[in-house]
Amino acid sequence: MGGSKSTQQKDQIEDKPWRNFDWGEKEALQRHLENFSERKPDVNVRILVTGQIGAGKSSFINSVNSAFQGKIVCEALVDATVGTSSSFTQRFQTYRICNKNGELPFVFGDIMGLESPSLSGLQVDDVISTILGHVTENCKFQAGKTLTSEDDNYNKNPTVSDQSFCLVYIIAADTVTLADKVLFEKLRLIRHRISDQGIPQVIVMTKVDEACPLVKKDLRKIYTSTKIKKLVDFCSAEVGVPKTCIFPVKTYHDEINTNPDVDVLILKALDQIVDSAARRFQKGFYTLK
Ligand SMILES: Nc1nc2c(ncn2[C@@H]2O[C@H](COP(=O)(O)OP(=O)(O)OP(=O)(O)O)[C@@H](O)[C@H]2O)c(=O)[nH]1
Ligand SMILES: [Mg+2]
Repeated sequence: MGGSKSTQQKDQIEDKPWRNFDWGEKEALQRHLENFSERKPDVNVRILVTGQIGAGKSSFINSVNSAFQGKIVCEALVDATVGTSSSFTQRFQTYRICNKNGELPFVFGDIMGLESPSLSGLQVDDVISTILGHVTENCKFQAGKTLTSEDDNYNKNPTVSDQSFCLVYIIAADTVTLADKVLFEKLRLIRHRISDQGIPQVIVMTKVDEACPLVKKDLRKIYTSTKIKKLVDFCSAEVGVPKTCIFPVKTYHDEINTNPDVDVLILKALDQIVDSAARRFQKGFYTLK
């Protein structure tokens, strides 16, 4: 019995980490991000999150704020209902990231999940309109109806600060291999539409604790877990985002205190997102065909 258990565990753990990661980097990452305005004074980075329903989009945004503030923040509403098939976040809302001293120049846009059946949930065109800055805050998306320039919530003349400069796909590690192919099709379509404009895309893979029992016990096993490695490979192949732009994380979902290991994974993902968004921002306003 003991032998088979240890063989099983060995199967799930790589001899060497499949990605080098500095678990002690939290303070440095936090300082680097907090000093962003000093390096790039006029840049306000807007980032859009999209992905599966219930994948943890709102939880990720809350976790970024929690990591900076050293306490659990629940600004973006999270749905705790299990197995829901429609998105809890129904409106387009933006959330400013703040540390203990005030606002940071990072704004997340949180939109409804991309439902699998092609005629419901947020559509590819709605995501594109949101990226381009045409969707006003609080806009309520309607299932099966794409927003057009005739709608009240459509901003016909977006400014550069209304546009998003990085698109983050939130994908849940525990269900990604079961996800409907339509979801990947939508993500690939979005990717195809925005890639010409050099808009960076990053995948944040949430719920690593639910996907791998070893990681649930010890988050530091994340980069030696064979299961997580395979899931990263799978996402990269399905969506087309390079593995180096995929960040497995656990978000705060039932904790009452923050934890440095959760924080450092979240901040590392944010650092990459902000860095690529800032580079795209420097090129200025864009339009898509
Ligand atoms: N175990 C675990 N649960 C998580 C994690 N991230 C989110 N959750 C849970 O997943 C559920 C959905 O999270 P949300 O943040 O509401 O997901 P969402 O993508 O914003 O959902 P919609 O707005 O409905 O599309 C909640 O019950 C969260 O507590 C994680 O990393 N691990
Ligand atoms: Mg949500």
